[in-house]
Amino acid sequence: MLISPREGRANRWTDTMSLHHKKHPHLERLLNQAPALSLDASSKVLILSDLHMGNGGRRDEFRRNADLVRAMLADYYHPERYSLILNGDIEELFKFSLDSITGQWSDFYDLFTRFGENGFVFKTYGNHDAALLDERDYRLQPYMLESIKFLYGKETMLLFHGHQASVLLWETYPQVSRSVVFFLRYIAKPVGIRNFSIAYNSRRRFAIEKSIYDFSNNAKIVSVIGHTHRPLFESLSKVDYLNYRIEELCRAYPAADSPDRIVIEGKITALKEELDSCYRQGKKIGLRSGLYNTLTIPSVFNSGCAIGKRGITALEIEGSIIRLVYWFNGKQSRKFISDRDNRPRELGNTGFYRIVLNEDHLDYVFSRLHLLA
Ligand SMILES: [Mn+2]
Repeated sequence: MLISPREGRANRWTDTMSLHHKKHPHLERLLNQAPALSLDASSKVLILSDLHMGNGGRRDEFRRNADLVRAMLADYYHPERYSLILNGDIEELFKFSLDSITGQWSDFYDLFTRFGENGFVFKTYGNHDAALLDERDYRLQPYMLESIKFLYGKETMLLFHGHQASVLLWETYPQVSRSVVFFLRYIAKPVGIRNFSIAYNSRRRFAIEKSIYDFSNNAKIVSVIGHTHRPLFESLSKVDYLNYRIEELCRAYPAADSPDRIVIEGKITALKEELDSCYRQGKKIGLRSGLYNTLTIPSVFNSGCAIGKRGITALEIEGSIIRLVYWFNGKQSRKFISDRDNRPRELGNTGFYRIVLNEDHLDYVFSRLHLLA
């Protein structure tokens, strides 16, 4: 509906309000359209994203972690009776054909669907696998959604891949995305443009996180995303988290007695080393921090990705607890530093380990969200 300039002036305040409200039309649509599932005390959900499965060849970034992902799904999460959310970019269709992917990793499709026995399995699509909406014979077709809502009491968690917040049209709209798939597969690849599609610079990643953060705070919901490959827990990246922990320990120091002070000093030293190594890698991984000027509202969680060189991050929901976990191959990875009493636990004799990087009560998360947003 068009409004006359006069009316426009008279309603400037309400216009601003409604403009503000419609700042994230794609995200609003996701929230309104998402089918809802209720969580209860017995709910167990694994959220994984960004597997980027390929054809098993050298350019397949999933290949190096395939055994790890298979073991954690088959020998840990399935027997532990977790349901499964695959939160987008499961297949890498920008580089590979669906047939070559399903041919190589067919056992994973059996494994994914088996999680239905524990409750449910759903797959939200990302920008790299949105084209599968058209594939009638695709095995996960019955489980495909754009977004899904978890209802936790009166609270809402919205799960979606995250590309919908991108300023790039070809990421936001699957129909555009299809011609990009064509471009990448048939033009970019032969002329040697590598990783065109996932070459995120830190500014773009930051813009997506910030946009989802603002939307979530406005709507008073928690968003669970993937896409940027950067794990976030309560809206905090690893660097933000390390900074907060150091600050917490510094505050506790003056009141501590001598033995406790020694413990705190040791912890701060370990955290500072970890922080230094993050900053050293900063240039390489496009690290950007300082997302938040003031208080952090714990409204955005990101499961990270499954193509990390050292391991895999994932989110777990168990009853009222949410966790960010890290799985890695003990033979390859350096010892993981953690100042909390979370020791890595080996999965049987597989050489694969799981460690809890962070965990919190959902009641705390939502209380903080309502108090601060
Ligand atoms: Mn993506």
